[in-house]
Amino acid sequence: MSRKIVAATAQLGPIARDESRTSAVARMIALMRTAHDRGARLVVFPELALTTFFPRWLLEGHDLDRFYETEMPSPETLPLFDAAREMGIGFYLGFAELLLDGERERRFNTSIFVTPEGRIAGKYRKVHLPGHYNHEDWRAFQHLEKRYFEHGDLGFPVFEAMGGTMGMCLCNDRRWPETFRVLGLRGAELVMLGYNTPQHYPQAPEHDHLQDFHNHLSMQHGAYANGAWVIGTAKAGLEEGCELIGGSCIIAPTGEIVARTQGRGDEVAVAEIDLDRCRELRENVFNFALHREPGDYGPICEGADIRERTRAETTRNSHFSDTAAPTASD
Ligand code: CDT
Repeated sequence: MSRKIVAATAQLGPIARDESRTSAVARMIALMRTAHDRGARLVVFPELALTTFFPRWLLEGHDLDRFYETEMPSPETLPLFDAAREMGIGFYLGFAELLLDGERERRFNTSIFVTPEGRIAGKYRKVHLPGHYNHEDWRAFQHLEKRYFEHGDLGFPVFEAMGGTMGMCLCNDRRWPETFRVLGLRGAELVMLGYNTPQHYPQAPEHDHLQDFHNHLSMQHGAYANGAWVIGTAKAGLEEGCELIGGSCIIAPTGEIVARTQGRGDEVAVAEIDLDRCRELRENVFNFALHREPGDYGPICEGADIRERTRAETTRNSHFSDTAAPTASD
């Protein structure tokens, strides 16, 4: 049986701070129709695709809460699910998730995969949260993901959908080879991810001109070293004064970009992905069973204690409070 899927990256241009979800969803449905007209059965949308990238501001109360989803689908997002089912399209969607766990509020930077039949087949909560906890005056814009989201509690799961083994991650995760390797070890044949990446990197502005390069470098390496297809989708363009890179693309297991967007607005790029091509790598240079040497990789899994301690301290000191937090950024 053929395991070829025509797939699309569905890049969004900027979403304004006061733009409604209804408007964002309408834009996404239009992109989905374009993809469908080009034969696509699978569409990947960006990280936090329903709203502006709100971690760029210090917010509280309703001003913050309004950017989170408390149900999925909701009345505002249901039209996207309905349109996808009607077109027979499976899709990846990133959004901010707010849930009640007993009395406790929990907030995650989340993605889901919805099958062409409308079933949520996979869920992921972002593990690598970049940025900082407290407002930092010196920055041109904030990046408060560490304040607004908990560390994802699902690890890097894979799931079966559309005849293949799928994995997901979100934005900063793509820079970490461990993300792709864990998904690769679990057999992922397609890794889908969305991103919001500013052109300007405040800690090292001398790297600003390298943002597009580092974006593709990370994803192409993740694809190649794990023999997996990768689809990466940007929210791009000048969003509320912050320029976000584009470069949404579909990458073959060889590491080659086979389709990409040209601009920084709403745009679709389409390619046929043959999941059987993963074997070209996985049965040869990256045959894990034959060639990996995990006995020599010890340090990769050391340091969890330090990480837990740091996280506990920073959470206690600063989460949704004005008290001092560590000054370390990123
Ligand atoms: N959304 C997200 O994770 N963005 C980061 C920005 C750089 S770190 C402040 C990224 O890795 O692209």
